[in-house]
Amino acid sequence: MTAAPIHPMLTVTDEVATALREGRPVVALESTIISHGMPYPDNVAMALEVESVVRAGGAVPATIAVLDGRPRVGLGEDDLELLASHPDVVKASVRDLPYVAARGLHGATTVAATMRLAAMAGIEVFVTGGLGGVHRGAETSMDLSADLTELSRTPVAVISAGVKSILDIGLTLEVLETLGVPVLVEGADEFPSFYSRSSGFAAPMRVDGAAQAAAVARATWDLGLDCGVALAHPVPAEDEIPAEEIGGVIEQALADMDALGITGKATTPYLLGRIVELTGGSSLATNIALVRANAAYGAAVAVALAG
Ligand code: PSU
Ligand code: MN
Repeated sequence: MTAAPIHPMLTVTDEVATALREGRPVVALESTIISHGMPYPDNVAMALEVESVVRAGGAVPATIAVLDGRPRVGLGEDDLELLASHPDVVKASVRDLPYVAARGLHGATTVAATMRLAAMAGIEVFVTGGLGGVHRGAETSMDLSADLTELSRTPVAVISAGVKSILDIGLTLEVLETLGVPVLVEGADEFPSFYSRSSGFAAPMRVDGAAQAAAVARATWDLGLDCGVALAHPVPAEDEIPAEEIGGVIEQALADMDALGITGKATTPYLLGRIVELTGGSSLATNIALVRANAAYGAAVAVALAG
């Protein structure tokens, strides 16, 4: 007997579908970080490595993207290579999904779109690098990432290294509070700022260990709160770039972006690429290290949630 499809719009690999059916841990992974977050070929190497870290942690990785218009949960090496190198891969947030699907395009899914597709598949845990949030100057540009909207309405635990200071970290935390999203920090009293363990902002809530984090996520959903859980896992101390050191680079990248007149969905990819250039690639090493650490932690959270 063949099992019913998980959702008629999704193509889920047999490995992921079987794990979900048997209640085994699965970790979703996003694809904008591959196509628009890191240069080739480091991006495809990172994508493959993160999958193997999730496996080593006892969970099944499910990288999510839209290929030829078809939302896919679980990708092969060829798919990852395509996302990493194909020039026509669209950055797809939630509102882009219908267009990408109907037009048969390739879409690399943001945190928001990955959360939505993961939830459709029944995946509870998702690992990424950095969340989108409130952009600096949002009080006039109104540029708030749809990642925040999605966290408010989709029940997935999202593991990140916090929020880069290309964004307004304080306002991002305020909006997450307004939207009713639990924001947890693993093992620290300060909210992390991606490259750095510090941000100057206190952790809204602290957990110590994957079991505690999983318990809070489970309680969120048992209480009928249909939102996500933002679970910040600070970059390992040995990999961090001090906030003062990366701060100047970020200011320079923001100034360069303004000079070029870049706005809208192009801002985050531009800034990510510019920071790698301005640091001569050293920020990339930190970025890869923190994603790897997030994957190990996320696998442990998924194992705890499934247990
Ligand atoms: N921040 C990072 N790396 C990333 C992104 C953000 O440090 O790769 C990507 C994620 O896919 C995130 C998206 O969901 O950028 C946010 O884009 P926007 O600000 O346009 O919502
Ligand atoms: Mn935006």
